[in-house]
Amino acid sequence: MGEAGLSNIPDEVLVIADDIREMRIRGAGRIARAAAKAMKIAAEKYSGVDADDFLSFMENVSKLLLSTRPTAVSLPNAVSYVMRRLKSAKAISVDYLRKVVIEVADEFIQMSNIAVGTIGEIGSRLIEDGDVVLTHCHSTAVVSVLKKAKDKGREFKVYADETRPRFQGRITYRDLSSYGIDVTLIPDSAVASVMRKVDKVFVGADAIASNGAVVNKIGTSQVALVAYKYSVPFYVAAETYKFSPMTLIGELIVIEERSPAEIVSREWLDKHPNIRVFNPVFDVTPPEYITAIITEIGIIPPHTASLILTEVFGAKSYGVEEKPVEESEQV
Ligand code: RI2
Repeated sequence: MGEAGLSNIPDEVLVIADDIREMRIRGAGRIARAAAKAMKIAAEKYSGVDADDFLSFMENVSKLLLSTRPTAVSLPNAVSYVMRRLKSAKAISVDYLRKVVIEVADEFIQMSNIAVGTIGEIGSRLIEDGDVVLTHCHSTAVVSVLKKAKDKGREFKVYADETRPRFQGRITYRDLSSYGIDVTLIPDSAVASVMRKVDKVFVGADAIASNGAVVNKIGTSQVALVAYKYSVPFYVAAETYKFSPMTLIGELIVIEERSPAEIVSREWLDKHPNIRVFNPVFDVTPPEYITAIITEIGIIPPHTASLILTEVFGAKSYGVEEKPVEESEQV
């Protein structure tokens, strides 16, 4: 977005957008909640009086938030959750529209937090005494499952892989160990060697396509392949707003690529200016390798993802303009 579009966006909103872009706010669910919060702040701080201007201001805020990271579909789903309700509200006054944004953003945040708690409750039922669990990256939804299982008195152990290059496995380690859960950090390269001791794998999701394929942190599909080879159940914990409605109409999920400096240091890059580094942030795990997806509305087999999409988002809510074919093409 050009400077003009940013000029009247409040600093707090710019800071949230930057925090998402730079991954100081990370995790698909947290990104979505942060975006909703940013929209609420933007509405609160808006000082104009024209309802149409307010609408274009909120469109600019949406564009800014959507430009931060491309993959986690929770982000556009959160933004359109608010924008759709704003656009369908009667433009009585800026005060009224502001109230709509604030209420709907709060509603999304609350719904999202409740969903994570419900997934914890449902997913914890899959964990049995004596289980050894493996997880990849840091997922709030997976942590919710594991903490709930601990609350219920289940005795289990966790392997958390490091998740290069940004080492989110360390966040998982800290989260779980401070909760009294028996957790061991392993390098990503040890996944195959520990898999024979593992009973269940749990990972989160950034996006789920209508065919049930799961987009999650880079390395997830390798973990899934190894789990499949050893017949270890592979569970995905994901709120329904991580399902991608646009995939139902053929849109592909964009896989974010980040700076080479996340893989090797800037100094090293300066010393080796011709080095080529590829740093994809996410990968795609096909539905064949996924035992089930744990959502807040139940545990579903991956191939039923399209049903979740029509159930949750409605059949006509994908933003595709309805247009009849030209007369000569009609049959
Ligand atoms: P929750 C994260 O992405 C990871 O890929 C994680 O598995 C996923 O979001 C879901 O996280 P990133 O922001 O919503 O670290 O379950 O790139 O926390």
